[in-house]
Amino acid sequence: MRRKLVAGNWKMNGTNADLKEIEALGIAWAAPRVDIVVCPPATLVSRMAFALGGQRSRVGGQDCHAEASGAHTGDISAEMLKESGARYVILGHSERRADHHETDEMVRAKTEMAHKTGLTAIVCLGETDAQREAGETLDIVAAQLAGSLPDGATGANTVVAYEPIWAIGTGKVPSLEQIGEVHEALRTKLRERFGDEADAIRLLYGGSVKPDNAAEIFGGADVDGALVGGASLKSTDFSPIISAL
Ligand code: G2H
Repeated sequence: MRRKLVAGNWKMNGTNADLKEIEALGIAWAAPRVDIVVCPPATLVSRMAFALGGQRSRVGGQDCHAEASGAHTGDISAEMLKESGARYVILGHSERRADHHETDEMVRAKTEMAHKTGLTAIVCLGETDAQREAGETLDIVAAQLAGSLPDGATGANTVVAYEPIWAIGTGKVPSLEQIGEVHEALRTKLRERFGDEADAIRLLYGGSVKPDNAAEIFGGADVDGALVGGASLKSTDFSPIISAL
């Protein structure tokens, strides 16, 4: 039985003052049946972990470098995130794939480093509008999955987030059938590669998850939770999403 997971992705938003949004989640953080993770900008990881009073499993980074250390100005290592209190890291988000030209191969190398360091990787994938229109969705996500996950992926060290690019920050959400079709295809591919362990790997949906659509999305087949962007920034939005799971 996979534990449900709601992960908030603050992207490049949030300063010290916004930590109050985490504290305001209050009871929701104590929900025993749901894992909750918030991935703030790297500048806030340490403070957020501290604000949570040691509940460090609930903070994550938004990226890490594939190497352990070195001359990589502006980058952050998996070890640095871990030392700051992170236990998760989002990798291969479409915004990083687009803005920083990250390939599946690069995402795979980063995921390997996250695993080696003891972080759980939330590996993102998803098709563009044009790819969906062309009927290529299942081929695209299967290729991204194969290319982005290293061989050592398990339910403990890996979460997969399906985020159709056309649904990110747009308010457009795929139908339950569309989400279910992709998640089913991803689960099949995971089983082919990882055997029984595949059933322990959580599949999240991401893209314009809001308080008013969360319950419906969570009712979809093989949806283990959500990766939430804009609606994770305010406790008044994030809390009802958590409660809907
Ligand atoms: C997709 C998602 C979070 P939003 O990027 O990863 O963002 O919920 O704002 O569409």
